[in-house]
Amino acid sequence: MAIPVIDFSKLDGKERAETLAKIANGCEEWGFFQLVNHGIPVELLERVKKVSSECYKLRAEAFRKSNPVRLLNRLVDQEGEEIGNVERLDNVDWEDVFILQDDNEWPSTPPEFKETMKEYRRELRKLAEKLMEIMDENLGLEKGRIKNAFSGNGEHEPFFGTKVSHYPPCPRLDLVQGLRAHTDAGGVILLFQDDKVGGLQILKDGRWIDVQPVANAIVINTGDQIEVLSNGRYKSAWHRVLATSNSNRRSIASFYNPSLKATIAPATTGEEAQPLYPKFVFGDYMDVYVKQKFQPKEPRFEAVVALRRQSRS
Ligand SMILES: O=C(O)CCC(=O)C(=O)O
Ligand SMILES: [Fe+2]
Repeated sequence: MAIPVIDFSKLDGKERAETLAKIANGCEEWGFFQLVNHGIPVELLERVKKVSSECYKLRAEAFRKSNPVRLLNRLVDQEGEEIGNVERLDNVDWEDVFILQDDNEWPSTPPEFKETMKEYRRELRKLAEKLMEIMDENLGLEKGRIKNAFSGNGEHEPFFGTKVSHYPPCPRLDLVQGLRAHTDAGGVILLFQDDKVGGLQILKDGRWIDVQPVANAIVINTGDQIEVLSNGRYKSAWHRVLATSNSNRRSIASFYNPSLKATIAPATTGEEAQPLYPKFVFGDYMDVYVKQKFQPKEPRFEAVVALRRQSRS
């Protein structure tokens, strides 16, 4: 079993209906799919790979002094001193990460990093918006419905962030994972993962399945807010990353999320459709999510409603 790989260029030709159906199936059955021929120039992707690898080489020294490494070293020392097994490191992820947003500081080395990533983010933002319109169409919603929800009907700017991650080789895979299992909080996530080094897995029907590396593909997944807007038709899927003992894995995940001020609720189409999720402000959801990211999502929906009630009383 493998994640669906969809040729996005077919959307513009006579296979449009079939392609829409494949995307609908990816959203409904998997919560994950991969796009090839997505229109982002391969030449740009090559530059993105190059600048992000260079950037990480410059950060390698700092990673050696980072929290996960210090904690793992401490554990290994304890293991040497004590008789019996030590606990696993269940509260950290074996990754080196930074986030690019429109309004934060970006690495200034290598010199091409900023310009390349700016260009990349521009392309990915367009791709995310195109995908949202496809989801509108597949869900029978009016065009622009999801984007409108994310922007509070144009009053706010949706959030668009890019998480540049690197999973260095891990000496003790028995003691630490890569990235712990979670569902994503936001809307549409577009991931440019390593061509060669795998590690990303999704949970499907109770089994962990590899998201197979496909050169220059963009992996798409839907977050909790798309689950809410679709009233549960598109589920946000659990996923995790397993570190490896001998390879460096690059992954660049871009998140197209609602504005923190946007109100999210099921965009039910018929009057008879029962909303299965509450209505809430996305910023409140994020307050809950930061504390409960690695736990099941259902209690998050309950907690966000309780949070509003509390703040009113
Ligand atoms: O690195 C990856 O492949 C996935 C990252 C991820 O799931 C996340 O940042 O939420
Ligand atoms: Fe994720």
